[in-house]
Amino acid sequence: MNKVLVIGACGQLGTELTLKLRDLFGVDNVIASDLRDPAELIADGPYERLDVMDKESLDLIIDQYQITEIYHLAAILSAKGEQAPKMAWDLNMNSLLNVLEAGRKGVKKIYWPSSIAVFGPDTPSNQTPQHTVMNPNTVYGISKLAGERWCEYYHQKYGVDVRSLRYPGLIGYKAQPGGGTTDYAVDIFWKAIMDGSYECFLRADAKLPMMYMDDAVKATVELMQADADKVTVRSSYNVSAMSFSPEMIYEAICKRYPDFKITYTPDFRQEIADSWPNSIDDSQARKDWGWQHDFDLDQLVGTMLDNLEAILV
Ligand code: NAD
Ligand code: AKB
Repeated sequence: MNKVLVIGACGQLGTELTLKLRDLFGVDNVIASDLRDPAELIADGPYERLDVMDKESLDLIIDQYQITEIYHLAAILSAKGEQAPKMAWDLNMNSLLNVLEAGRKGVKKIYWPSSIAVFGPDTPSNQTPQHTVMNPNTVYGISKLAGERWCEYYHQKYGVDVRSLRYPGLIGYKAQPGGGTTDYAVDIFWKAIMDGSYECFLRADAKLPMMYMDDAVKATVELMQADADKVTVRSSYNVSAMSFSPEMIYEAICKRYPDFKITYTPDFRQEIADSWPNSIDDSQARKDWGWQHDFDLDQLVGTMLDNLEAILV
């Protein structure tokens, strides 16, 4: 029986992944953990307050629950990372090393997410390949690229079964995003319903790879359940679903909210967006373990509006 520990479980991804893992493995077999109080949606199952930087406490929880699988999601994202570079590096790197060490000592499987932020201004920006020039220029991207190298190292040197995806911007309605450059694509829905107008911090034409949360959770579970011999990439897999700009998502929302207004006031996050790809080639993931996305832009917009209207209106 799997005993799963989710670290960073109260975040945007962690909330939804914890719910899915509890469906799969049973509520009592998925221990959620985070620095903060449990998020309401995951409060009905086992929960530990954990600072993943505290290796002793992490090891105690692993022993106490006989953990076999860890999903390590805690991180400082791109925009917040530029405001506190040293802190972002410390958290993003040292927490991963604590978790990889737990893998070396016996935790059977580890999941750790990377990001399209591993790419930089020298990377080919259309259909960015799995293996290409990287050179990220944000501290978040640098930490994710270094993390990918550590994952591959621990797999090759110590046989740790660590798996990873390079997520694009993730969009969901169950939790608020936490300091990323792609967060506008979540905020815009709340503003369309609540205020009727939105001031966007990226340019109208800033096209970025994006994914609906259900697809991100599906990709994560499928990668973790794939036979080990199918997982040929031990740094991190490109995964992709759609690409759009602020103008494109605005127009899709206007189909239901024709009076919705948008203005553009690009800030420091535009420079980050400029350094990331427009679109991603994820053929390796599709070939190795059968990745297929379900949601395109119109389905994403319809689902986000339906669910947020049910909560907010
Ligand atoms: P988030 O900021 O919403 O959640 C991160 C969680 O980690 C928060 O609940 C926070 O309280 C917790 N945390 C922070 N420091 C901690 C610590 N020291 N110990 C324990 N918990 C701590 O982030 P997210 O959007 O859910 O992202 C999860 C992971 O997915 C991150 O590694 C991120 O880099 C990656 N990712 C996310 C996106 C996206 O669009 N959301 C895209 C690419 C990659
Ligand atoms: C961010 O914008 O920082 C994240 C990411 C793409 O990693 N959403």
